[in-house]
Amino acid sequence: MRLGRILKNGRAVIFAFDHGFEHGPSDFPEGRESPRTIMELAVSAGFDAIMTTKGIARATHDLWAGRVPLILKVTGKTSIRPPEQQFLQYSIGSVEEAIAMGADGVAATVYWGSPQEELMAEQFSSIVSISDSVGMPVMILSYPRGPEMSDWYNVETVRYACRASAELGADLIKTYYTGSAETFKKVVEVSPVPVLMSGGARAKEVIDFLRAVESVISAGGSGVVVGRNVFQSPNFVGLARAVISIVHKGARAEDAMSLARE
Ligand code: FBP
Repeated sequence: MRLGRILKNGRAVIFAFDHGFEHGPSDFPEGRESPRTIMELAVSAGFDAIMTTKGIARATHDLWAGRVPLILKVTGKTSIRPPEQQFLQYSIGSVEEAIAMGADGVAATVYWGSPQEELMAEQFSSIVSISDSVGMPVMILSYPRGPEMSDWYNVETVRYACRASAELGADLIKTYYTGSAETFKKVVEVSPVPVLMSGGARAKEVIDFLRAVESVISAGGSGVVVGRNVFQSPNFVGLARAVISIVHKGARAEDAMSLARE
């Protein structure tokens, strides 16, 4: 039931909104510092779900509850930790809290290839065990990342990370775009569960981001989890709707551009 509220015909466009914790408030443009401002825009844009932290979910519940499914992010790290501790996500919430909030999913990150990989994989595995026992879908932020890993976006590494994520029991996988439909198809084909593209830093040109979304869909990907590309755009709602039209209506990037102009 919960997964069915997130996915529409097997696809989803999910709003990622945990950046105040992961990156700090400097990610948010002037005028959008308040979580309520961004949450209002996200709800009106028509996302299939919103992934955020418990404090933000609580402070904005009157805006999203009953309108957009919540995916509670239960692991995190700040960017102000020492460099050697940037490759570990720790617990910042629980499946029990997700249930109490009426969430339709939980999300947690694993940095595959990190020196602390085993801590995150064990943490993820126990999140899956608890979630399975209560019917809570689990989305993994499946990110190859480590101090000695030269290319986080390498197709072989990303597909390994996604396969490992599926083996641990993830219901949805959010991972890096590998640069082309051809390479992303290789990622999708090793996963028995839906694979969604992680948005990443704001693209220089909006059309480049929309083309990436189109190629993810043409590769068999199941959608996008996007934060910065949308909330840093002057045309927040238009860009979100452009992405939704590509993912759910099969629009071409060039056609969707008419909605997203800044
Ligand atoms: P974006 O679309 O902004 O990239 O959001 C996706 C996300 O995974 C967020 O959930 C998270 O806060 C952030 O990216 C992590 O960013 P980084 O790659 O800098 O760790």
